[in-house]
Amino acid sequence: MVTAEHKQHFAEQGYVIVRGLFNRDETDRYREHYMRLRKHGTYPGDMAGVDANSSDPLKVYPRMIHMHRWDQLSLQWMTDPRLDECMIALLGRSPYAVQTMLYFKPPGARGQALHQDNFYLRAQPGTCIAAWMALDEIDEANGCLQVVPGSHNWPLLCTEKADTSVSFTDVTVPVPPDAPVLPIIMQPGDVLFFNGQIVHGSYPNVTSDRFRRALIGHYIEGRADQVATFYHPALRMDGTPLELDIAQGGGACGVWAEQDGELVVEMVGVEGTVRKHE
Ligand SMILES: O=C(O)CCC(=O)C(=O)O
Repeated sequence: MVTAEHKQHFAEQGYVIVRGLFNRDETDRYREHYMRLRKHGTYPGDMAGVDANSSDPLKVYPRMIHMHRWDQLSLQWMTDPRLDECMIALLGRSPYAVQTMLYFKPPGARGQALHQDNFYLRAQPGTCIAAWMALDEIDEANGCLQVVPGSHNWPLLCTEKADTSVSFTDVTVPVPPDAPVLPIIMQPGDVLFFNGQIVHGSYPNVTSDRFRRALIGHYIEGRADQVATFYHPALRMDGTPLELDIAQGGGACGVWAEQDGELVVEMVGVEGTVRKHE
């Protein structure tokens, strides 16, 4: 499943796509399952209730969060041995599972401004890792994920206000003008693994008829001993819970500064202590 090339790409770029890790029967089943659940109302973990009459597509199809706490299929997916094996290969040991999410991203929906996941999760020592599985054909038009290759080597950056006409979240991180932001084109069943420091996000779905559904697991490296309170309880990949400390926010964050004609990150900022969870 994970080759030497995958491992090298993950180590150097901070992300890697494992193509066809899940098959089409499985992704059809997940898609139907979550569409059915969403149609039937709201659930623990939903940040926004469903408003079927809203002009905002994200209010008609808000994302689901922490479904594994009440939905067996989500728990099974999150702890699937294929995901575990991939992360063992990439990280050197089994991770702890802390979050599931389902993004529906219907036609016309806004994206999510560029950010770093460990800003929210606070996994320490080490960082978090995401397994982001495509449930649809995903390209730039329906708002694929975008990553800044190599940015996993950056520290956590201080956040700025995001443009909420294109992002449903209101904070972002600044990226140097010459840093590439790369679209990740995926087929159903492909899984993108990415490091918790990597800068990533997505732009709006500008199609009129194509959803961009993704099933997402967030994990923390198995050497971490703390994570932000929203992500407790952490689970081992056999589904059993474990006790970790609660990580606090409000530490130092980096800002870009020019040094000898180059942009470098200086740790001069202090994060706001109020951080909405992702
Ligand atoms: O799917 C998206 O548009 C953003 C998802 C994301 O940022 C994440 O899973 O960390």
